[in-house]
Amino acid sequence: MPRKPSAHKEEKPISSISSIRLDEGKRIFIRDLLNEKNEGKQVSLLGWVWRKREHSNDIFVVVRDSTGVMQAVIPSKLVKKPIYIEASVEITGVVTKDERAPGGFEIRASGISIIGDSEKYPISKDFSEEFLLDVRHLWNRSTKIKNIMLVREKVLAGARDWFASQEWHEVNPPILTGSAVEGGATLFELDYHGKTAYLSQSAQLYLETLIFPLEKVWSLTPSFRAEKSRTNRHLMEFWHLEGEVAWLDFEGILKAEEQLLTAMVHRAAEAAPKELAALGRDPEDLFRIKPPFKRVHYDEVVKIMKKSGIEMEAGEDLSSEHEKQLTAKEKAPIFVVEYPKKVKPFYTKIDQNRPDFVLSADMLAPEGYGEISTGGQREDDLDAIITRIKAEGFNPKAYEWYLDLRRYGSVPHSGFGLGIDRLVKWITKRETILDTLPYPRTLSRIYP
Ligand code: NSS
Repeated sequence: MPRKPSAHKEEKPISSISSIRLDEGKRIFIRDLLNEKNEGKQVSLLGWVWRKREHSNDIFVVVRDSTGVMQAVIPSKLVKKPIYIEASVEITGVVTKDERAPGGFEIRASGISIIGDSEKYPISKDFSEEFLLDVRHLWNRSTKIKNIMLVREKVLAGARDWFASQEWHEVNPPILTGSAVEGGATLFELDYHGKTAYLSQSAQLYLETLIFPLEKVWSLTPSFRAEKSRTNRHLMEFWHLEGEVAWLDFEGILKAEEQLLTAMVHRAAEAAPKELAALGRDPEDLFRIKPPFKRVHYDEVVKIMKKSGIEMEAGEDLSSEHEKQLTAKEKAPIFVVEYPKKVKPFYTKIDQNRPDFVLSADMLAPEGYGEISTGGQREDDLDAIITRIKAEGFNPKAYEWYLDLRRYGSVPHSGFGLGIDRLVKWITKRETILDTLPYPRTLSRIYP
């Protein structure tokens, strides 16, 4: 009996999804095709249709993948059905040098198969900001948001490496909590099997507990704030990079913060220079940032505002307008050091020389961007902290576990919290914080 030819010997048509061998590690990316090395090579490229136009007998399709965009020229006669924007495709053809093509190379295609067809793509040239938020799940494919996500990734990689180089330990504190850190007004409350719980506003209190076993700890977590107003720098859910260190004083934590921040922005400049430039940020601006950062005392801020004719009472907190005024002409972050006790939370340490002030500092981003982090020395005295918990209207009972840290081997310690979204807003020169993460949560928006 004649044997049937075995299935694996058959040439599979490229038009079926099953023909794409994703497991072979042979995937070709656009980034690697835009150079002389591959000129003349026959390739098969996977991606999405980014732009399309027809010209005499050819169709020009610009394809995008996660690494870039590349043009393919396909004879119209090979195209059997309409090609829509954002359809996923496999294009086969020869890599050819052509100065007219974006990136200087194109694929002279001998075939295109549509892997996942697309309906008429809802995002065209004219769109409102609100509409783009409605279709954020699609808008995240845009070059702009993609570039911001890549910069953000590099910034975080820079932080991770810096912490490792300084032997800080990464830990995972809880998000569901039973007590407030940053005041009651912005708590998201939820029912926890009949008890009241909250979404974490900050990991700080838990990080403070972990300095006892590990001394230098950090975490990256979402933090939640039920902010009641709509601004261009507040989110309901933001990403919080926080650290806490035993045996470290106020000056020590400021030094750590400026080194960490420098490492983060330098990493972005090294690893994502093209993305930064496309967003309007010269990577050199970031390379120029180096410690030590300028320090301005709160008293000085009050004087500066008086001189500039901007209203500010001694003792009040800085508004975004004050921060803008302070940083508009700066090229690197600055610290505002020491704040009046009453504008900072119960955990901040009182300055022994000026008991109305606390050892707390905000880092303000330059160019008018304003506050990106808060840090300082923590109150390590049991009685002092109980008095201040009560003064903020909280019940010390809810903080028994936290107070234990001052009962069993309390040590001088310091820490900080840095808002990643705000940092990214500054370095990518965004007007609004909503651009800095894929699904911004705002006062009115939980969809998509
Ligand atoms: O409220 S903070 O000023 N400080 C804390 O939460 C401390 N417990 C942190 C610590 O020392 N471990 O928030 C810290 C930073 C602040 O400077 C902003 O950059 C950011 O967190 N932050 C926000 N970003 C975006 N949206 C909102 N709503 C927001 N709130 C704070």
